[in-house]
Amino acid sequence: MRIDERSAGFFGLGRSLATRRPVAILVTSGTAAAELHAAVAEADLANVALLVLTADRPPELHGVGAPQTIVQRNLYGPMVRRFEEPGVARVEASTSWRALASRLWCDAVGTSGAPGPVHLNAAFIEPLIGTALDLPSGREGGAAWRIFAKPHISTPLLDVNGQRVLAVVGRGVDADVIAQCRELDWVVLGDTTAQGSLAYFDPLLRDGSFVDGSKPDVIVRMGGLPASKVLQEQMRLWKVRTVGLLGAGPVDDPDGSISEFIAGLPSGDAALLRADPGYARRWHAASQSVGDYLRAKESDDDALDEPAVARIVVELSGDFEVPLVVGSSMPVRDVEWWSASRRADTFANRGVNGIDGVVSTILGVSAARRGIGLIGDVTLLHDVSGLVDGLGDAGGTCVLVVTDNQGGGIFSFLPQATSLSEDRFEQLFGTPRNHDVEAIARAFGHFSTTVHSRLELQLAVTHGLSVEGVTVVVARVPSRRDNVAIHVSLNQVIQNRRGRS
Ligand SMILES: Cc1ncc(C[n+]2csc(CCOP(=O)(O)OP(=O)(O)O)c2C)c(N)n1
Repeated sequence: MRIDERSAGFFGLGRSLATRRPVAILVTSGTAAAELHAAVAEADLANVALLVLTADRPPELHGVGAPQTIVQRNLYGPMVRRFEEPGVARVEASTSWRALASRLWCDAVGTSGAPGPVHLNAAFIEPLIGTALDLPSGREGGAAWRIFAKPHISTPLLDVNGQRVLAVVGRGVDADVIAQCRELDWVVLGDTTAQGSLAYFDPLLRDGSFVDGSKPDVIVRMGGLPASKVLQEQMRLWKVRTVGLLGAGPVDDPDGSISEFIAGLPSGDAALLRADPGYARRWHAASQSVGDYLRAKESDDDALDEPAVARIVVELSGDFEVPLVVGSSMPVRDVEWWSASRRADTFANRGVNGIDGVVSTILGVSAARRGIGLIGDVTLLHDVSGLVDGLGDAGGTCVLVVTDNQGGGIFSFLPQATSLSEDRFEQLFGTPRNHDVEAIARAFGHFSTTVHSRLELQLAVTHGLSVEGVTVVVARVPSRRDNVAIHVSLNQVIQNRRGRS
């Protein structure tokens, strides 16, 4: 039970991500149904199975001023895989209910397309309480749904034997697919959610001398795209054969650079898919060297900065095998660029990239289990109502790390940070907010603490994971402007070191 339906929508989304099962969200009519729109949009583009069940008034109460009554037919437009409106429930029609539920469930889990949200708009007449009857009987022996395994590529379709293969993957691509690619000596560059992909590719691609010898023969794309603009630009410049593999769901291709689409996923026993191992070694050695350098320079007493927070949170998520949810804005970028390779399930709302509902998504992932979240302070404030119901009836353990740079730090990396006057930039983009995040979390009844050093952050997260309930850890980080300088300097040092080696 959650009071705020917008939060409930994202909480359900988080549950669906974590459990990999469709989650039903049940709301009353009117604006309650409208509040789910943002979560439905995310579930649509991120292919997350949601069963949205909205209550409605009967047809005769529409258009006559009945309370809490709006047009709910096709409320979410083309964002749902299926819309059903069976009318007021009548017991005589009950033989159709199982078929109705099956159609909704099948389209939500994607038996004949990509998974996603479905919408059932169900009208009720008064009295609104009654005695539940037995459900209509099911098929003899139970439902017999059999879902085909995802097809693997038959080799003649993709012959990359001995070639330099770069796989660029994002949202929707599972860890086992990435492991399979690596097995074939494909170099996997992935977004925050791409568990097991090659770490530190963004700083490497900023280094001209590394890029010069790293041109692939073929780029294979799956799922969403990493956030890195440098990677996107480099792919354009390389202009090599680019293949979209559809086995992990739709492939993002905003600039139309994919020349062939192939159904299926790579399969390990296919000799023609084996890539050039020397090329893979080159990337792995370079990535390893960046990781070694970053680890060597870190010490427990260091003051925190945003890349360090991302690194620590990813490390702890892997060590404790606790899923991680990463907020839009700088967290998804710092994890993608500066953290080690993810070793636990890592989620992010990369369908629409909203900062809305992220707190609730994290709570949904953590409910009845454990979870860690990493978000900015504006993202926390945007979905602060998620804290009202916390983990809800299911309980669980959630550690929410908030990098508090007092505003939207990402905008300081954009040209408007220097082309506008400081006041105007701050008003329109930086949106400084100096709310006391720790006090806010406590006001909602959660544990909260503020940390300044690497060690304090490690201890706070570790402790939070050992107790029931929500712990909000506020990470004090340098100003948004200093954060830009920190990123520039990290990139510079890495290029200089590579230049010397
Ligand atoms: C719902 C929604 N509104 C606005 C935006 C635009 N937006 C992207 S990042 C951002 C600022 C986020 O600030 P914060 O959460 O503090 O993270 P930081 O940028 O500091 O890493 C905003 C407003 C968005 N992505 N989603």
